[in-house]
Amino acid sequence: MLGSLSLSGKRALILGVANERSLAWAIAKHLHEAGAILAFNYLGDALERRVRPLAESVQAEIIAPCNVASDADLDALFRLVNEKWGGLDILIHSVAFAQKEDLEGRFVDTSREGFRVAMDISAYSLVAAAKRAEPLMSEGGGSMITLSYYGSQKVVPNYNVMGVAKAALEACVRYLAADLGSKKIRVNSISAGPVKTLAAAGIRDFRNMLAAAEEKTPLKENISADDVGAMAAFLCGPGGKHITGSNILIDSGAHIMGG
Ligand code: IMJ
Repeated sequence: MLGSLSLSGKRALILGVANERSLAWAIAKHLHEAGAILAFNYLGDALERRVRPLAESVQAEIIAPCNVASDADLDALFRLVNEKWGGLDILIHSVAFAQKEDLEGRFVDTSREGFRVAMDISAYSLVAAAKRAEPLMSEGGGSMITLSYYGSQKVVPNYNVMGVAKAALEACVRYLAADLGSKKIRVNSISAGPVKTLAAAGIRDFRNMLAAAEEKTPLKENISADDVGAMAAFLCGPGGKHITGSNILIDSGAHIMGG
């Protein structure tokens, strides 16, 4: 299936690989298989030890530290990409964070700082990355993809401030798509059903939640990280040419079901 999709020579910067289960990693593998050349960021020494071997296994040309909450870090990363490649074709943004205490209990108890952190890292960081990617995509256009979740649209227990941040992220996608469209830069989000990644680790009863989710979907199966990778590669290829500002649901149809 991937055989027919070529992203040969396309330069892709992938933000947000944490380990081999990351959705960003599944996307990286699909882009690599389609012929793209890759760059990765990592956050801190602990994650560098995870990310570096993965990145090297797909012959990554850039592996660099970057905390997306830092303008200076983002400036340095995009400067490095520009020095090495002289441009960029694909930006993958697969980054989210909320304080642990804001992912339990009642949303109404969210602190000002907890709200700020979730919004900054999970939504604004896309804007900050897009601003820096835009000039590197000036020649042939480009494709920017971020990851969302259904908790942006409907109340999901404990998702709380992350749901609000993902709603903001999806709105950012629309405004960015409008701004960057004239440069043939497309901006989309993929709203993935639940997958057991590091971002889902520590969620109480996630296993039971996955089982219940599977039952609820029309297709009677949960999605895999690979499904997200395949869609991301599609969006970056010819099939995505006129898709921008969209939120593409990969959820086995879960979103159409009532209670
Ligand atoms: C996260 C929290 C509550 C319910 C959840 C999730 N469900 C799913 C997730 C049902 C699927 C995972 N998800 C879609 C996320 O976006 C997770 C983001 C996240 C996770 C953590 C865990 C550790 C931490 N901060 C986090 N910030 C964001 O300290």
